[in-house]
Amino acid sequence: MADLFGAAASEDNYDASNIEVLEGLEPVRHRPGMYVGGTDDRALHHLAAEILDNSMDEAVAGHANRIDVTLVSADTLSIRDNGRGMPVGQHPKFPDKSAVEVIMTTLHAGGKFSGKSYATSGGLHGVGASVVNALSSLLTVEIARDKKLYSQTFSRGLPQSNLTEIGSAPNRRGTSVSFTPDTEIFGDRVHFKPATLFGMAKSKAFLFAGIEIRWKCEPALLANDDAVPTEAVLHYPGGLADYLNDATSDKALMVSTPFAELAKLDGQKFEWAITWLGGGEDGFFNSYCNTVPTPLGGTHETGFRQAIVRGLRAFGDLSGNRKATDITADDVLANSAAMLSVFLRDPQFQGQTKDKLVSSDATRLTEQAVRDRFDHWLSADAARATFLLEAAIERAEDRKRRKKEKEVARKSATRKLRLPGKLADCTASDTDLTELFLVEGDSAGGSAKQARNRKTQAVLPLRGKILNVASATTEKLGANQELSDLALALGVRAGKDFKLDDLRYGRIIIMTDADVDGAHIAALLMTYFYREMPQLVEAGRLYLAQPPLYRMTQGGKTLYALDDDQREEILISSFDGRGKIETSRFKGLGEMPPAQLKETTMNPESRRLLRVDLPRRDTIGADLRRDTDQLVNTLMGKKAELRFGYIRDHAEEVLAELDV
Ligand code: 1YM
Repeated sequence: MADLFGAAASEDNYDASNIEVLEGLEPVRHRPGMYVGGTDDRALHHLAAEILDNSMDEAVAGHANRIDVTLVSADTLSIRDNGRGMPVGQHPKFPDKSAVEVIMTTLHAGGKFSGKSYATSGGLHGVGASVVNALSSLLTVEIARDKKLYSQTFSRGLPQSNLTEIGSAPNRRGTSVSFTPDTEIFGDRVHFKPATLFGMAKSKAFLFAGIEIRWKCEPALLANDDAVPTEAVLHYPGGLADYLNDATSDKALMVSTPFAELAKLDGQKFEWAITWLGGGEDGFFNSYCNTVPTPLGGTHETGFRQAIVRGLRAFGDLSGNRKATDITADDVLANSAAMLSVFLRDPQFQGQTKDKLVSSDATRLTEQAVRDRFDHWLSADAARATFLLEAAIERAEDRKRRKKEKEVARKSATRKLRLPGKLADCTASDTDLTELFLVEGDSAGGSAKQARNRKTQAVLPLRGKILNVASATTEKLGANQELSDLALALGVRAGKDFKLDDLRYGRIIIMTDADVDGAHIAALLMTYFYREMPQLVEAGRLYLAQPPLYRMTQGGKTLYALDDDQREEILISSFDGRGKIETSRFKGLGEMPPAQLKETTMNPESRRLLRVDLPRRDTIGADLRRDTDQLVNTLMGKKAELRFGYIRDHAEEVLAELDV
């Protein structure tokens, strides 16, 4: 059986006392969105992924090689593995509770408090199980361990019995979890989609050649679903290469065999498969860490891209092709179909959603693993390598030509343009790259100017509160210096003369302090854009920056929190019990050192932005947009009594949302 993390896998006897009890499950039922990203179809399948990930962790750690995924009925899923079985011992702090019960009823009861534990797929072993339990009307866990069979049942996170020995299990070990999502949480959206589950099981099997997944589905659920079998054994010794062949079987390819390999480095595993599509088709890049998908990529993807582009450039160098130095990773990878799967000992993901890998060594390790082998692959078939290189050079030349054309067009436009004095403009002109930060006050403006990337990021400081567009007269609007500077900087005119093509920046980012005044200024600016330049908002070009309110450090580790909730969350789940945690509260952006402002709020690699979404008037029907108009009027308009009425009618919801 494969065992990637030898050291961790030897910790066979998980002692019940290592599981620390932190809090009950009420927060999960209270705010499911925070734990599973919503209460929709995606969130429902997220529950399945959490349980499957626990079984995969056990497999990746070398303790299991078989997982059964069975869709028992439309709303009941059962997942079983042949691993060690969850620990069943008594918990010392709760003499009447077993470790299983603590794992299933406690948030963050992963192995991480033990100090000896290892983090695997999503980060912490078993953390998701309690969340799934909290959101299920019925959940049964069965454990075969030490030749005995145990069972315990829960409803909405509450145990319906103690852990009970229900028989013997002389020849097997493992854990089985069967659960039914709660209609109180998900409404009538509790029906699993066989195709989604089957796809999930299949991709796990592709990602980890050491696992066999047996899929079963109640035939009645498959009436219109011929792509999904009622039973299947999923086992792909060929790994990602198998997957890629499968995914590109109906496509024209530029190369006859993919570049697919597996490498071990520093006791960690790197596997990839990449091919190039012909006929102008767009490619894809799917990446994973410890079998968890990373749709936003991250450090492993960066390392892979670097290896490929540097490898191809070096090949060009050797074969005397001077133009090879100009190619970028995008030029080489635009039409590639690629899969990258890394297994890391202690992966670091960004945020709660785990969509992006941020482990810093991953770039270097992945590049190192891929580069040598890519050089070999290229030199093994020089004709093939030249073909790929020439295609990339062609794309680079196209790219440069388009850029030049755009620049010429913009230069002729900017020559006539007068820019406001306070604007610190960026040097690039390509709106695919550029952003304008609207900042509250000169002091924050100063920090932002130092923190920005001069090439792509412009900064316009605004003087405190701008005019409230929703309650001002047209004359007042026209005479307002602040707003006319804003329009000038954007390169557009407000109101009916607005032209989206004139907009000088790709993104407009409102960056105000993380306090009530900041929120007010952001609301005033959004109102301005909504009223005067709705096309800009509809095009998805308006964003809100997310500056942190707190900075927390323990030892060498620094994390930032956007608000009090997130601070709590981080205190509980991201620091260990050792050493003092220092927390500081930022009073405003102006007080934040530029390096921190850059890291937390401005650098596209590490920041988070919220996009302001506004469906186009012609796509949603007049009624819905009238509702939006009315709401903006109520909240921002002249009539205070409308606002008062709104607060009176909606205070309950808001308080519930704020957890007061
Ligand atoms: C169908 C879902 O949860 N399998 C599973 C979970 C655990 C273990 C084995 C396990 C882990 C460890 C030691 C360890 C969990 N353990 C924990 C906790 N399948 C499924 N299989 N012994 C058994 O991590 O050291 C949580 S889940 F908390 F003990 F770490």
